[in-house]
Amino acid sequence: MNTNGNQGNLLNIQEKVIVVGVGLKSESLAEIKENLFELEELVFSAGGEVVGSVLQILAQWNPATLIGSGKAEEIRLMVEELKASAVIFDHHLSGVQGRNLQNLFKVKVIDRNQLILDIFAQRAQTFEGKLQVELAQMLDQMPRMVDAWMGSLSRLGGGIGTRGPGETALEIDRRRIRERVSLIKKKLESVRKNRAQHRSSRRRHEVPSFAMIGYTNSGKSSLLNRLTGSQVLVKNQVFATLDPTTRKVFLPNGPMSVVTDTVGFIRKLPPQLIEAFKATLEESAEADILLHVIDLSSPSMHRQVEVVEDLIHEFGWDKKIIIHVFNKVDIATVDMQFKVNKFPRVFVSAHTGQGLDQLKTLMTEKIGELQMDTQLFFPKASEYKIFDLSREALILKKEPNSEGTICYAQLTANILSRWKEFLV
Ligand SMILES: Nc1nc2c(ncn2[C@@H]2O[C@H](COP(=O)(O)OP(=O)(O)OP(=O)(O)O)[C@@H](O)[C@H]2O)c(=O)[nH]1
Ligand SMILES: [Mg+2]
Repeated sequence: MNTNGNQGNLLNIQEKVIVVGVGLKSESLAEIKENLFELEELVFSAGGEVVGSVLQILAQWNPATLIGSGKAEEIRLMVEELKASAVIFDHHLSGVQGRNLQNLFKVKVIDRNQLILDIFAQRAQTFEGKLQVELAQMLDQMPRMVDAWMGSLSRLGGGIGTRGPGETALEIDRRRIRERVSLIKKKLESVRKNRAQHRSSRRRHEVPSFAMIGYTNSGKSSLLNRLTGSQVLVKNQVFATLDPTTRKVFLPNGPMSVVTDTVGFIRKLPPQLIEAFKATLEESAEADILLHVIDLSSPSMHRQVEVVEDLIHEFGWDKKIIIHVFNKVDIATVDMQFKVNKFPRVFVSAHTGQGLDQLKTLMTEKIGELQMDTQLFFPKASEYKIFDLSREALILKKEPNSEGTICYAQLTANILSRWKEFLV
């Protein structure tokens, strides 16, 4: 079995999957349906084929099987009839629920988290990406291992959801897994330090940085390619990008800047993934300006924006400058443009190049609003000007010496241009 799920994995065989959407009566039905539809896309992206789709709305969860016993029996018959090889739930399954359902259906039973982790396992290319996915899978598996249900899963053979360390996880004892987890964390920590150094050298040279964030498949990589003339992988599938890429961008009338493309977001992003992808996400966290790329042509646009905004909030990025980039105008209906009220914003098409000039202008404009930490030196004869500076910018610290005064201040690019002569 292929541990990292790269080429040659079992998904070359089109695995037949039944997807199950579940929700409580108190939840929005439209949202449960949308989530189920997205789960189908995820299955497709993982290389599977959806042969059946089931929806159940419950008054309360069943601790033994999540869904009701009647529904479970209905699915069992479907599995037989459609010769399905896996059942995937759009909801977290406890170890016990997973095992019970699997004993009933006699095929693999996977939940949304495991499926997403599986897609990541397939896509991970770099050393870092692979480590991150392995860590996420281990963190996801540890609580399930307590129920020891992964053992029966591994006997059912490979395919979606079974790649990665799962097969051998049970044979290895839990102590060894914990050791592995801490080893991976250590390795990732050093990757992180490395990145931080790169970033701080950029900071020293005052290169403004942008990070593309947004829902998966919104066109972040396509836009990066357009903006920077790169050839980053673009694919019509969720989670095409895993590893961050940083490229230079030349803005008309603006300073040389960098743009980072990174992993996309999705509803119910597994928390273990957020934990594992910290290093990648830090790249966005450190960016001066975020480009929130939104698929204007998607019928679920509003929900997708909401999901990304919730994550922005969760990561504490609310204070950052955010440019809303509505992409795919070339295939969106015109009325969609009137349905958005996010600012600052720009409508673009990474395919046709439409709106790219406006985007670049907006990027330059926003660089002008950035606060930069700067050091200025005022010789004795000019020290009286410090008072003027204090009216324009925040002075963090003043260090007088025999020849004059060093001021540590936060300046925007515009203000900085007026005080250039004192810049250290
Ligand atoms: N029509 C149209 N399609 C676009 C546009 N931009 C991107 N696409 C398509 O949308 C799909 C996703 O594009 P990507 O650039 O891979 O999207 P992404 O946001 O990087 O996706 P992930 O890396 O999976 O999160 C591809 O099929 C692109 O060809 C656009 O402006 N117009
Ligand atoms: Mg991408």
